Amino acid sequence: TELLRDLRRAIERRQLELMYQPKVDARDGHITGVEALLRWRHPDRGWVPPVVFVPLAERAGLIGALGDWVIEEACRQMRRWLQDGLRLKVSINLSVHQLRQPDLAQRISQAMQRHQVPPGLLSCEITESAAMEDTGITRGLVDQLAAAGVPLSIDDFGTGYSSLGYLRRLPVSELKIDRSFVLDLATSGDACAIVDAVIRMAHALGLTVVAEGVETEAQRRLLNRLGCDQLQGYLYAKPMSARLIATWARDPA
Ligand code: G
Ligand code: G
Ligand code: NA
Repeated sequence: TELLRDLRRAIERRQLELMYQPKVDARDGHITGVEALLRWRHPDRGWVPPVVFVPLAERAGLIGALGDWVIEEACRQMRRWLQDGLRLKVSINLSVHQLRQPDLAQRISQAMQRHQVPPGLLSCEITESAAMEDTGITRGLVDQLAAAGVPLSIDDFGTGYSSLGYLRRLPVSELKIDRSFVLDLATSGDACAIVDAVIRMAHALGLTVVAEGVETEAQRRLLNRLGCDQLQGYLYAKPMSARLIATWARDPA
Protein backbone atom coordinates (compact mmCIF):
# COMPACT_ATOMS: atom_id res chain seq x y z
CA THR A 1 0.00 0.00 0.00
CA GLU A 2 0.86 3.65 -0.14
CA LEU A 3 1.30 3.90 3.63
CA LEU A 4 3.72 1.00 3.55
CA ARG A 5 5.81 2.64 0.83
CA ASP A 6 5.88 5.79 2.94
CA LEU A 7 6.94 3.84 6.02
CA ARG A 8 9.89 2.32 4.14
CA ARG A 9 10.88 5.80 3.14
CA ALA A 10 10.35 7.16 6.66
CA ILE A 11 12.80 4.62 8.09
CA GLU A 12 15.39 5.71 5.51
CA ARG A 13 14.68 9.41 5.76
CA ARG A 14 14.53 9.84 9.50
CA GLN A 15 10.90 10.90 9.76
CA LEU A 16 10.66 8.77 12.87
CA GLU A 17 11.14 10.16 16.30
CA LEU A 18 11.35 8.85 19.84
CA MET A 19 9.36 10.64 22.50
CA TYR A 20 10.07 10.00 26.16
CA GLN A 21 7.61 9.69 29.03
CA PRO A 22 8.88 9.94 32.63
CA LYS A 23 8.38 7.24 35.24
CA VAL A 24 8.49 8.67 38.75
CA ASP A 25 9.02 7.35 42.26
CA ALA A 26 5.59 6.84 43.88
CA ARG A 27 6.72 8.30 47.18
CA ASP A 28 8.57 11.48 46.31
CA GLY A 29 7.81 11.98 42.59
CA HIS A 30 11.45 12.07 41.47
CA ILE A 31 12.16 10.81 37.97
CA THR A 32 13.37 7.19 37.88
CA GLY A 33 13.64 6.82 34.12
CA VAL A 34 11.74 7.26 30.86
CA GLU A 35 9.91 5.05 28.39
CA ALA A 36 10.79 5.66 24.74
CA LEU A 37 7.71 5.81 22.52
CA LEU A 38 8.01 5.74 18.76
CA ARG A 39 6.35 8.43 16.63
CA TRP A 40 6.03 8.84 12.88
CA ARG A 41 5.55 12.29 11.44
CA HIS A 42 4.07 11.64 8.00
CA PRO A 43 4.74 14.48 5.54
CA ASP A 44 1.04 14.72 4.50
CA ARG A 45 -0.95 12.84 7.12
CA GLY A 46 0.71 14.29 10.20
CA TRP A 47 1.32 12.03 13.20
CA VAL A 48 0.62 8.36 12.51
CA PRO A 49 0.16 6.45 15.79
CA PRO A 50 2.27 3.34 16.54
CA VAL A 51 -0.88 1.21 16.86
CA VAL A 52 -1.26 1.81 13.11
CA PHE A 53 2.27 1.54 11.79
CA VAL A 54 3.85 -1.04 14.13
CA PRO A 55 1.44 -3.80 12.96
CA LEU A 56 1.97 -2.62 9.37
CA ALA A 57 5.73 -2.93 9.78
CA GLU A 58 5.28 -6.39 11.30
CA ARG A 59 3.22 -7.65 8.37
CA ALA A 60 5.61 -6.19 5.82
CA GLY A 61 8.76 -7.59 7.42
CA LEU A 62 9.98 -4.11 8.32
CA ILE A 63 9.85 -4.55 12.07
CA GLY A 64 13.51 -5.61 12.19
CA ALA A 65 14.62 -2.35 10.57
CA LEU A 66 12.20 -0.32 12.68
CA GLY A 67 13.26 -2.04 15.89
CA ASP A 68 16.95 -1.57 15.06
CA TRP A 69 16.32 2.12 14.50
CA VAL A 70 14.69 2.41 17.94
CA ILE A 71 17.59 0.59 19.64
CA GLU A 72 20.18 2.76 17.89
CA GLU A 73 18.34 6.03 18.48
CA ALA A 74 17.70 5.31 22.18
CA CYS A 75 21.40 4.49 22.76
CA ARG A 76 22.53 7.54 20.80
CA GLN A 77 20.24 9.76 22.87
CA MET A 78 21.40 8.24 26.16
CA ARG A 79 25.00 8.99 25.19
CA ARG A 80 24.05 12.63 24.46
CA TRP A 81 22.33 12.95 27.82
CA LEU A 82 25.33 11.38 29.58
CA GLN A 83 27.57 13.94 27.90
CA ASP A 84 25.28 16.63 29.28
CA GLY A 85 25.60 15.11 32.74
CA LEU A 86 22.18 13.47 32.72
CA ARG A 87 22.15 9.79 33.66
CA LEU A 88 18.69 8.75 32.56
CA LYS A 89 17.38 5.18 32.41
CA VAL A 90 15.51 4.47 29.19
CA SER A 91 13.21 1.58 28.38
CA ILE A 92 12.31 0.61 24.83
CA ASN A 93 9.39 -1.53 23.67
CA LEU A 94 10.11 -4.79 21.86
CA SER A 95 7.54 -6.36 19.58
CA VAL A 96 6.88 -10.09 19.53
CA HIS A 97 8.52 -10.28 16.09
CA GLN A 98 11.74 -8.78 17.41
CA LEU A 99 11.80 -11.45 20.12
CA ARG A 100 12.17 -14.02 17.35
CA GLN A 101 15.38 -12.48 16.00
CA PRO A 102 18.08 -14.89 17.19
CA ASP A 103 20.66 -12.11 17.42
CA LEU A 104 18.48 -9.47 19.14
CA ALA A 105 20.42 -9.46 22.42
CA GLN A 106 23.66 -9.15 20.50
CA ARG A 107 22.34 -6.22 18.44
CA ILE A 108 21.26 -4.46 21.60
CA SER A 109 24.57 -4.98 23.36
CA GLN A 110 26.48 -3.87 20.27
CA ALA A 111 24.46 -0.64 20.11
CA MET A 112 25.17 -0.08 23.82
CA GLN A 113 28.88 -0.57 23.23
CA ARG A 114 28.87 1.70 20.17
CA HIS A 115 27.42 4.51 22.23
CA GLN A 116 29.12 3.57 25.51
CA VAL A 117 25.88 3.09 27.38
CA PRO A 118 26.65 1.59 30.82
CA PRO A 119 24.96 -1.74 31.67
CA GLY A 120 21.60 -1.36 33.39
CA LEU A 121 20.78 2.00 31.85
CA LEU A 122 18.85 0.61 28.88
CA SER A 123 15.99 -1.78 29.59
CA CYS A 124 13.40 -3.52 27.43
CA GLU A 125 9.65 -3.84 27.82
CA ILE A 126 7.84 -6.84 26.38
CA THR A 127 4.11 -7.30 26.68
CA GLU A 128 2.79 -10.03 28.88
CA SER A 129 1.22 -11.76 25.89
CA ALA A 130 4.50 -11.66 23.93
CA ALA A 131 6.34 -13.06 26.93
CA MET A 132 3.91 -15.98 27.07
CA GLU A 133 4.20 -16.77 23.38
CA ASP A 134 7.00 -18.94 22.07
CA THR A 135 8.26 -19.67 25.53
CA GLY A 136 11.41 -21.48 24.40
CA ILE A 137 12.69 -18.63 22.25
CA THR A 138 11.69 -15.99 24.75
CA ARG A 139 13.45 -17.78 27.58
CA GLY A 140 16.73 -17.94 25.66
CA LEU A 141 16.50 -14.29 24.68
CA VAL A 142 15.60 -13.12 28.16
CA ASP A 143 18.62 -14.95 29.56
CA GLN A 144 20.88 -13.36 26.95
CA LEU A 145 19.52 -9.90 27.71
CA ALA A 146 20.00 -10.42 31.42
CA ALA A 147 23.58 -11.54 30.78
CA ALA A 148 24.15 -8.42 28.66
CA GLY A 149 23.02 -6.17 31.53
CA VAL A 150 19.66 -5.27 29.99
CA PRO A 151 16.85 -5.45 32.57
CA LEU A 152 13.52 -6.69 31.33
CA SER A 153 10.09 -5.44 32.15
CA ILE A 154 6.71 -7.09 31.57
CA ASP A 155 4.35 -4.54 30.02
CA ASP A 156 0.53 -4.42 30.06
CA PHE A 157 0.53 -6.81 32.99
CA GLY A 158 -2.88 -8.24 33.87
CA THR A 159 -4.16 -8.42 30.31
CA GLY A 160 -2.60 -11.82 29.57
CA TYR A 161 -2.63 -15.10 31.40
CA SER A 162 0.82 -15.51 32.93
CA SER A 163 1.18 -18.14 35.56
CA LEU A 164 2.99 -17.17 38.72
CA GLY A 165 5.35 -20.08 38.23
CA TYR A 166 6.31 -18.86 34.80
CA LEU A 167 6.98 -15.33 35.98
CA ARG A 168 9.12 -16.63 38.79
CA ARG A 169 11.36 -18.47 36.35
CA LEU A 170 11.82 -15.54 33.95
CA PRO A 171 14.63 -13.20 34.98
CA VAL A 172 12.53 -10.04 34.76
CA SER A 173 12.99 -7.12 37.10
CA GLU A 174 9.83 -5.08 36.63
CA LEU A 175 6.08 -5.43 36.13
CA LYS A 176 4.00 -2.68 34.56
CA ILE A 177 0.36 -2.78 35.57
CA ASP A 178 -1.87 -2.22 32.58
CA ARG A 179 -3.61 1.12 32.27
CA SER A 180 -7.07 -0.49 32.28
CA PHE A 181 -6.69 -1.49 35.94
CA VAL A 182 -5.44 1.94 36.91
CA LEU A 183 -8.39 3.53 35.14
CA ASP A 184 -10.90 1.62 37.30
CA LEU A 185 -8.91 1.82 40.50
CA ALA A 186 -10.78 4.61 42.27
CA THR A 187 -14.24 3.36 41.32
CA SER A 188 -13.99 -0.42 41.35
CA GLY A 189 -13.31 -2.58 44.37
CA ASP A 190 -12.40 -5.44 42.05
CA ALA A 191 -9.75 -3.43 40.22
CA CYS A 192 -8.36 -2.32 43.57
CA ALA A 193 -8.19 -5.91 44.82
CA ILE A 194 -6.44 -7.05 41.64
CA VAL A 195 -3.85 -4.28 41.77
CA ASP A 196 -3.28 -4.99 45.47
CA ALA A 197 -2.72 -8.68 44.72
CA VAL A 198 -0.42 -7.98 41.77
CA ILE A 199 1.75 -5.63 43.82
CA ARG A 200 2.05 -8.12 46.70
CA MET A 201 2.88 -10.94 44.34
CA ALA A 202 5.44 -8.88 42.42
CA HIS A 203 7.13 -7.75 45.62
CA ALA A 204 7.24 -11.33 46.89
CA LEU A 205 9.12 -12.18 43.68
CA GLY A 206 11.46 -9.22 44.12
CA LEU A 207 10.06 -7.21 41.20
CA THR A 208 9.58 -3.48 40.93
CA VAL A 209 6.00 -2.42 40.10
CA VAL A 210 5.15 0.46 37.78
CA ALA A 211 1.57 1.64 37.23
CA GLU A 212 0.78 2.93 33.74
CA GLY A 213 -1.79 5.54 32.78
CA VAL A 214 -1.94 7.40 36.10
CA GLU A 215 -4.11 10.44 35.41
CA THR A 216 -5.63 11.53 38.71
CA GLU A 217 -4.58 12.42 42.22
CA ALA A 218 -7.01 9.79 43.58
CA GLN A 219 -5.26 7.07 41.56
CA ARG A 220 -1.88 8.30 42.75
CA ARG A 221 -2.95 8.18 46.41
CA LEU A 222 -4.39 4.68 46.10
CA LEU A 223 -1.36 3.32 44.25
CA ASN A 224 0.91 4.85 46.83
CA ARG A 225 -1.10 3.28 49.64
CA LEU A 226 -0.98 -0.11 47.90
CA GLY A 227 2.82 0.11 47.80
CA CYS A 228 3.28 0.63 44.07
CA ASP A 229 6.91 1.63 43.43
CA GLN A 230 6.71 3.85 40.37
CA LEU A 231 4.06 5.78 38.45
CA GLN A 232 3.76 6.81 34.82
CA GLY A 233 0.98 8.83 33.22
CA TYR A 234 -0.49 12.14 32.22
CA LEU A 235 -0.76 13.22 35.90
CA TYR A 236 3.01 13.72 35.71
CA ALA A 237 3.82 14.19 32.05
CA LYS A 238 2.90 13.20 28.51
CA PRO A 239 5.57 11.75 26.24
CA MET A 240 7.99 14.58 25.39
CA SER A 241 10.84 15.28 22.99
CA ALA A 242 14.40 14.47 24.06
CA ARG A 243 15.09 18.15 24.52
CA LEU A 244 12.08 18.79 26.76
CA ILE A 245 12.65 15.69 28.84
CA ALA A 246 16.17 16.86 29.71
CA THR A 247 14.70 20.08 31.11
CA TRP A 248 11.88 18.23 32.87
CA ALA A 249 14.31 15.75 34.48
CA ARG A 250 16.26 18.59 36.04
CA ASP A 251 13.23 20.59 37.08
CA PRO A 252 9.89 18.69 36.98
CA ALA A 253 6.90 20.98 36.47
O1 G B 1 1.62 6.53 22.68
P1 G B 1 1.39 5.25 22.43
O2 G B 1 0.45 5.53 21.32
O3 G B 1 2.80 5.62 22.06
O4 G B 1 1.82 3.77 22.11
C1 G B 1 0.89 2.85 21.65
C2 G B 1 1.50 1.48 21.62
O5 G B 1 2.61 1.44 20.72
C3 G B 1 2.00 1.03 22.98
O6 G B 1 1.47 -0.27 23.24
C4 G B 1 3.46 0.96 22.81
O7 G B 1 4.00 -0.11 23.54
C5 G B 1 3.65 0.75 21.31
N1 G B 1 4.96 1.29 20.93
C6 G B 1 5.40 2.55 21.13
N2 G B 1 6.68 2.66 20.72
C7 G B 1 7.06 1.44 20.26
C8 G B 1 8.28 0.90 19.73
O8 G B 1 9.31 1.57 19.62
N3 G B 1 8.26 -0.41 19.36
C9 G B 1 7.17 -1.19 19.48
N4 G B 1 7.25 -2.46 19.09
N5 G B 1 6.01 -0.74 20.01
C10 G B 1 5.96 0.56 20.39
O1 G C 1 1.48 -0.29 26.16
P1 G C 1 2.39 0.80 26.51
O2 G C 1 2.64 0.90 27.97
O3 G C 1 3.69 0.82 25.83
O4 G C 1 1.59 2.11 26.15
C1 G C 1 2.03 3.38 26.32
C2 G C 1 0.89 4.18 25.76
O5 G C 1 0.10 4.78 26.78
C3 G C 1 1.34 5.28 24.86
O6 G C 1 0.42 5.35 23.86
C4 G C 1 1.24 6.49 25.77
O7 G C 1 1.13 7.67 25.02
C5 G C 1 -0.03 6.16 26.54
N1 G C 1 -0.16 6.83 27.82
C6 G C 1 0.81 7.20 28.67
N2 G C 1 0.30 7.77 29.80
C7 G C 1 -1.05 7.76 29.66
C8 G C 1 -2.12 8.23 30.48
O8 G C 1 -1.96 8.74 31.58
N3 G C 1 -3.37 8.05 29.98
C9 G C 1 -3.61 7.48 28.78
N4 G C 1 -4.87 7.36 28.38
N5 G C 1 -2.63 7.03 27.99
C10 G C 1 -1.35 7.17 28.41
NA1 NA D 1 5.48 -0.08 26.97
